[in-house]
Amino acid sequence: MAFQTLLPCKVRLFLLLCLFAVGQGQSKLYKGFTKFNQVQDNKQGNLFEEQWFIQKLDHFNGADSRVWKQRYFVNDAFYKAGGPVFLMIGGEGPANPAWMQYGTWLTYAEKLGALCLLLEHRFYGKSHPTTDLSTENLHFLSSRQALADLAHFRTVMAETRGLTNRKWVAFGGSYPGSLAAWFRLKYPHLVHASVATSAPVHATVNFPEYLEVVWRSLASENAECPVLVKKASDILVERLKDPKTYDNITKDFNLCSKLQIQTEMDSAYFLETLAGSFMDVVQYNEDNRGFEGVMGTNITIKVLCSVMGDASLGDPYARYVAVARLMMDTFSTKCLDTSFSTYIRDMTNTSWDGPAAGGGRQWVYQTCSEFGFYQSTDSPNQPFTGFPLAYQVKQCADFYNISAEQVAEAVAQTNEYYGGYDIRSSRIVFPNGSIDPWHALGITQDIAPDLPAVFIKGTAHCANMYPARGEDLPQLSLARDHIYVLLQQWMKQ
Ligand SMILES: *[C@@H]1O[C@H](CO)[C@@H](O)[C@H](O)[C@H]1NC(C)=O
Ligand SMILES: *[C@@H]1O[C@H](CO)[C@@H](O)[C@H](O)[C@H]1NC(C)=O
Ligand SMILES: *[C@@H]1O[C@H](CO)[C@@H](O)[C@H](O)[C@H]1NC(C)=O
Ligand SMILES: *[C@@H]1O[C@H](CO)[C@@H](O)[C@H](O)[C@H]1NC(C)=O
Ligand SMILES: CC(=O)N[C@H]1CO[C@H](CO)[C@@H](O)[C@@H]1O
Repeated sequence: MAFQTLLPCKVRLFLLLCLFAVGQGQSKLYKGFTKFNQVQDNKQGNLFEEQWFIQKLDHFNGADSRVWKQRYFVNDAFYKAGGPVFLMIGGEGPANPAWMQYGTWLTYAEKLGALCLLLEHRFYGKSHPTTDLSTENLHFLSSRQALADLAHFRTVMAETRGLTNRKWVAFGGSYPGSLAAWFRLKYPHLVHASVATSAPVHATVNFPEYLEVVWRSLASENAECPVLVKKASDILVERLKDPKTYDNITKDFNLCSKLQIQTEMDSAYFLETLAGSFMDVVQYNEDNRGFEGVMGTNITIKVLCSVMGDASLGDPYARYVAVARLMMDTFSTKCLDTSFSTYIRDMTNTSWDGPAAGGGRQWVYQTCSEFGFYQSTDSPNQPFTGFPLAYQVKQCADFYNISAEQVAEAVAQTNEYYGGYDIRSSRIVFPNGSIDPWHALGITQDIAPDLPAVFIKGTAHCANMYPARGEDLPQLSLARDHIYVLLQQWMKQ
């Protein structure tokens, strides 16, 4: 399920994710990372078994007593009596137990003697509150219900494990970063402090700034690079106007079936899928994510820009084709499925075994019913063409019968409920990376001394959460230290 660039259905859907999860066989990929030895020694064999918590289906209706089982993980190897409790918040994908073994939060836990917990988000991974993903059932999927899950989990775990008087700290990156901030905002009596990494706290239907940052991030490697991407994308858009070119395009991009463009949705989906590889690479550029079992971490902005700058490959269109081929080779994609009708079929399958149940159907529902975040081509200052806001919002109607007006209202209500950029709270730190396109919706300046931003020039999405390594930028190491100093101070308050 991780980072399936160029696999339709996943390209858009996982663009926010920091805590990737992978299927079987991931453990051999962990080689090369320093493990926390203490963890291994204390827990031989039974490393971080999944555990289950009885959770309410609907926290906002006392008359509804239905319950379900929510998955969580525990690492108590660092815990010292009286120490704090760290709660890592799961997001829009399966919770990955690799985070119980790797990641900067464990370094903090070791120093502060913290107990570490990871709670999977409702409706993702193995945490299934309902029998399927019908639109009716998805009404129980929201950030508000997820925060209430966290509150109930926090309360019951504190009681059963005698941790009521411990200081609880929430961690999260990306959407869970927002949840970490909002958990502190809405339940200040339950959580003492939060580290809200790369958190898009401001909901917005249209998010054209995302691709503007992609332009700037590519340009920071090489000023010509985004210009070439734009040229290539323009050539492609021009060719799509002439059906006689479709055979060639089908061959060039190794499409699974002959390109068919009947509606604007078809062309938008095709163009968005191709742009998706640039978006993914920029968002996670040089992040130290290998321990999660993610492939393709060596495909960086530098690599894409060197392909785009390679005149020996032909015109910019031919170089764009070469990028798509490189991504397909890297992810062992046999062919590229760019059929919008297949995508609709996958996204409307409501089975837990369905092709989009890994998170795609659920996350797009959350964008339609809470956040928007549509990375449209509506700005002139970005490299791509052809997937406007209307195409993205139309999917809400196609998949869940949610109208454009409803999306706009829902997004406004989300900002009304949480406060958007104007979050009023304390003891929340907001790290953000300059390369990460999501920073445009994040907290970019200190709001108050106890609501600081930590800016990391030159890093991408969630960089500070990943394990430290020798080649990290000095400002990234400094940011990690800075967050630790804040935690240290806050633990004394
Ligand atoms: C398809 O590609 C071939 C080989 O590059 C070229 O000769 C031909 O003109 C192209 N056809 C169209 C319709 O563009
Ligand atoms: C990335 O790593 C894979 C596996 O090690 C290798 O086969 C591939 O050539 C590398 N790609 C680039 C662009 O460095
Ligand atoms: C949904 O996906 C499952 C698993 O791939 C499949 O067996 C089922 O037939 C699909 N349902 C529909 C309605 O397409
Ligand atoms: C879609 O929503 C509208 C109004 O919100 C409702 O009247 C209609 O019955 C719904 N259609 C389906 C297929 O659920
Ligand atoms: C890229 C970005 O928006 N970074 C912001 C992160 O926070 C700092 C404040 O510490 C801002 O100066 C940056 O602009």
